Amino acid sequence: MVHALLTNAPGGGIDYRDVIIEEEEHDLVLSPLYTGICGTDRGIVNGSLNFAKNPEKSDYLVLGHESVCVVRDSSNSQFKEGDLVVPLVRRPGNCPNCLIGRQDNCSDGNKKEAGVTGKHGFMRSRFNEDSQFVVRIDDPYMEKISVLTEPLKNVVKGFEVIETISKRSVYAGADSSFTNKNCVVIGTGTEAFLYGIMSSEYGFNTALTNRHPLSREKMDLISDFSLNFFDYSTDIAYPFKSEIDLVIDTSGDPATVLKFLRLMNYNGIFLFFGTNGKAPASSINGNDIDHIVERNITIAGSVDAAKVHYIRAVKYLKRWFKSLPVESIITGEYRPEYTEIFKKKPEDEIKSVIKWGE
Ligand code: DN4
Ligand code: BGC
Ligand code: ZN
Repeated sequence: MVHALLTNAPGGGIDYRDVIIEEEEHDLVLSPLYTGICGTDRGIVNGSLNFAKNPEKSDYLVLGHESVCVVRDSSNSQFKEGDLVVPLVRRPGNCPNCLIGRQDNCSDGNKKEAGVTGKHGFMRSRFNEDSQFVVRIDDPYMEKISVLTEPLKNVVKGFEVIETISKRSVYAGADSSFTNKNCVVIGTGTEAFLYGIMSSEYGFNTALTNRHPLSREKMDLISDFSLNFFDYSTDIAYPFKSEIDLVIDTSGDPATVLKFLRLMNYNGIFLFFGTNGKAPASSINGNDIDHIVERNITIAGSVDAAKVHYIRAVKYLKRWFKSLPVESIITGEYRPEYTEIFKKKPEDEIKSVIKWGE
């Protein structure tokens, strides 16, 4: 018997209760210490993600794809009780990408995603896990912050996609760096902050944007990370004097995406990342297409990431933990009983986490 946070996908709902789950045997037994809540979890709970799916023959889905866990038991000599690990979200199907460990690029949709599609997630007091699908956290001081490994791994892959696309032409400035290049990240949630920090690490002038002003606390954090912010409802493309070279969208809102697509520079890169099936439609016109074609603008989507990106995410977190206030990205800590947190985003949330155990 385990305590678990359950939904019924794709309809949604949320319940915290005891269940008996029949599991495959694996070499690790894990318990979560912290699990993160993101836009995907809220989308599943409110029934707006129609790709969410219960495991076969189950009438519920255990939520949770962002976690840091402790090893409770191990039959693998490389792991021992008390070790900290972060389990991977996606599990491979049989397509050529899945067969080389790149289920993030699954080419037939037959991968599974813990807590999202066809596989129970990590929001339960105990579960069996296969050690090939975990990455190790070797610094006990990183315990809580490691819950950001999963959202950060998406950003590490996103930038790899951007780097690949940038090879189409000379993308860096004449001094070989990105210091005169402008990046706008649409949104001010967890992924937007992590994308912003990474963009600044790459050397871009970086601004986050939203359709409303932000609280003093969020503005202070933005400046602690050496980022900028503008409210595009009143101040389009401020603080940049020139056009935008890189846009990363975490909103999934078509009208906002189009607004920024129209401000893109020659050889610009537009990364679609946010998803919102309920967002209203917006239409693209002939001039927009001319702009994209005549300027060689690349529009790309990026989802999930591979184990290699999780490993790099742990390294970034370790470094940032020493130099930046990354722990301030975790803005709230809740108990698993408090299921309201899945229904309503707290004002000023960046990342809400659930603390498991005593
Ligand atoms: P989040 O914390 O809910 O962030 C979404 C952000 O977008 C919030 O800051 C929103 O602001 C903002 N936003 C919404 N509408 C607009 C708009 N029209 N203009 C400007 N900003 C807007 O979620 P998250 O950071 O966890 O994830 C971001 C998105 O990426 C979600 O759609 C996730 O489903 C998706 N996601 C994709 C992947 C992947 O592709 C992985 C993880 C997440 P406000 O409304 O709160 O003010 O692998
Ligand atoms: C996760 C990804 C997953 C995606 C599904 C995200 O929240 O970070 O790993 O593939 O949801 O849309
Ligand atoms: Zn997530």
